[in-house]
Amino acid sequence: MSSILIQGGTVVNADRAFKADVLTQDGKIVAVGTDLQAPAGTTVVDAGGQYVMPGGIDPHTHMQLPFMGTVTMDDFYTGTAAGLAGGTTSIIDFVIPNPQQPLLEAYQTWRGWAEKAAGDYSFHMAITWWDESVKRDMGTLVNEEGINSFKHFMAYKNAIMCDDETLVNSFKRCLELGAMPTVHAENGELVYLLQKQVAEMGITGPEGHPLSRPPMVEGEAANRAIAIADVLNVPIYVVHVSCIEAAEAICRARARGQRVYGEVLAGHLMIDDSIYRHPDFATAAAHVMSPPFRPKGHQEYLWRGLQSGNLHTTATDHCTFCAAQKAAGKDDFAKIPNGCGGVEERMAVVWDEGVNTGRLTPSEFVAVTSANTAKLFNLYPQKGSVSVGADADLVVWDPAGSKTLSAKTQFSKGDYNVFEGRTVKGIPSHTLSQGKLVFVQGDLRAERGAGRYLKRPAFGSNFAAAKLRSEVLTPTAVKR
Ligand code: DUC
Ligand code: ZN
Ligand code: ZN
Ligand code: ZN
Repeated sequence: MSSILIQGGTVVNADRAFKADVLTQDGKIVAVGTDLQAPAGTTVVDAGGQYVMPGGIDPHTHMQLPFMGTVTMDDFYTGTAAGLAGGTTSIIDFVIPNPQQPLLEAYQTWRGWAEKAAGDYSFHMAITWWDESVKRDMGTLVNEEGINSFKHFMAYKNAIMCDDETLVNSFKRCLELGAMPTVHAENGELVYLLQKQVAEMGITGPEGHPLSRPPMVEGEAANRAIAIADVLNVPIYVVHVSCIEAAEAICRARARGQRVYGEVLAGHLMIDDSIYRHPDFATAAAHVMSPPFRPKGHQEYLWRGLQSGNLHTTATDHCTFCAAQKAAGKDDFAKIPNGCGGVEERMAVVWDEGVNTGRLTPSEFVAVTSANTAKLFNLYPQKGSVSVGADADLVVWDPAGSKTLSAKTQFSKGDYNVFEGRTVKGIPSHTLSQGKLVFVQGDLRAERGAGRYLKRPAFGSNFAAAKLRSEVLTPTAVKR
């Protein structure tokens, strides 16, 4: 029996913060209250002056992903270990079948890769093609394998892109199953055309990347996916909302009463597109991800979305490629493998730029880094809450601690850090995963294979309850 008492801290949940001790036993929280007594053999952690929060959940990572002709640097072990060092105790990664590959076959492959994970993990399933077998396998995945969310790439033409026919078929199937459809919103046809046009202008460097994927390309796709979901009366979750155009689409739909949810990446909150014009290819290429970083102004709009509750979760899209891999696009920006890291830094940068600036309260921080993801993807209250019966995945957060982020000191296997040189105030002092201390004052004790696969059941009758299309509520419809 292993037991830990976290003493004298302020417990922060998404709904409230209060002074309390937290006692864990055998991987679960067994008591939250004042002056708790430690059973014999209990390890005591002094949390005086610190916050005790649910471990972060990153709803969007790509560990060990085969993508654009290569495989990401971080696998499920190094990537989840890096997460633990940053206070993130669970990830939701993606199974991405090749077009025509049976979904269940891809699922088994990813389950095998993920066995070495150091922290708990779950999967979204990407729908990259469509036929009756896909429809059938979605049912098996939801009902037997605990996958209750499906991802649709609206970009990456001639690869994993979904056309409207597939979106409609799959969203409809999601509704039947009580599963959440999610979208990578970028119009892949426009990206395909713009990449050619930018190349024809003689632009081959990383500065061409954002030119080929402007905000309206994302705005169009977000609006289209939201409209399809509205007509089918299914909720929808938009991943990595990076720009005003896509965030506005979500705000508008929510104002009409539609159940639309938005995710923001830590990188998109902090970094702007000037980095693509950096004279050093390696630096600019290290930031090539999709959607790209946006012009100044978009970042603040995304913060407003998190503050107002129109955007719900923060993620990273952690997808690391090293300089040698990025060099595949030395003469053609369209061949630079898309992806950046962040799983290790997300909590600290969102705290530093969110809470320290007064944009977010500590409880709102917990909501957007953990609880909202747990609720939207059916992990709550096992995850996302400091409460009796919940998993003992906890972070003891030192608001006075500080650290300068750097590739030189990161645990991630990537050779670059998009937050390089940024000094953050507010860092984890201790991380607990399944009631074990896995990170203590800079010392990472991640254990290969200790992570568990998290099954996430379907949503049942609470999902899309109202048969009321938001269109019915628009002023023109009311007047008619
Ligand atoms: N975008 C990235 O930058 N990397 C992986 C996949 C994606 O959509
Ligand atoms: Zn994406
Ligand atoms: Zn992604
Ligand atoms: Zn390498």
